[in-house]
Amino acid sequence: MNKQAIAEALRQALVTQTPIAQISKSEPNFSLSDAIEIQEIGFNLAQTVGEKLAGYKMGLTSKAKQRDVNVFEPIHGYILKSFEIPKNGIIKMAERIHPRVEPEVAVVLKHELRGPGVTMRDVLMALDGVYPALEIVDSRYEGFIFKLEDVIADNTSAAGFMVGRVNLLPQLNELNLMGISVRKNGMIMETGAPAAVLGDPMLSVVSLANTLANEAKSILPGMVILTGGITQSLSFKKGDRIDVEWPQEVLSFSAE
Ligand code: OOG
Ligand code: MG
Repeated sequence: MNKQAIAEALRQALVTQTPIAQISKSEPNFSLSDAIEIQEIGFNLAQTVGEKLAGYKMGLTSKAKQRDVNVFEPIHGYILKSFEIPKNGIIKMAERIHPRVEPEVAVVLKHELRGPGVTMRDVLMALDGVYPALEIVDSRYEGFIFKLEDVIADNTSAAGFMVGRVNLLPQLNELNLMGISVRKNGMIMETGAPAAVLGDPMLSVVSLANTLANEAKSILPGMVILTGGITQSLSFKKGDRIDVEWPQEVLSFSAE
């Protein structure tokens, strides 16, 4: 298989908002290591056109998300600086394919975490901030349908993110059972709590640090880490307003 060409097609799909067919449909021997390589080539392509790394994301870390897309293993990908939702809170649908929003916990570290062997204690000691966040996923595949290898190659559908201002670190003991809801045009569509993410979203950071070690990478201080969707994701269209409500803060955007 031509991994370079596939990475270019996925990048093109993102830039032109035109979805492509699943790779696994035409490449029967498409393996996990091919998928990881394609994700890596895609990131390098993004960097050549000036994109900058903001951090990493974990995905498919909750049952709700796994059932949502019918893929049952956690995955990770790159978050680019250009994915950050502008301060005016407006998402332009003309720049998207078929976006969905999901509530997440974001983490920022003060010390580098380099696996293997990173433990929960290491993560807790490295924490600088824990924030309410949301992610926009926008699969580059037709119909938002993919297999594990497809979604890894597609940088885990990463397309946007917003991180709140309120640092929840002083309330870390209560984080797991904080009630959050996602509203579309005022109506509650999803509710959940961070415990849905591997029982504790900090375990998602443990897993990320140890997985990155396989690629000789680490989590650096200041990077944004998205720990994975708490609820299933919610699609939206032009004219919709989304509010992700935490007890401490509401994160909102409008789609135009
Ligand atoms: C795959 C990415 C999953 C999460 O938080 O679970 C993800 C997708 O749903 O398109 O970002
Ligand atoms: Mg996500």
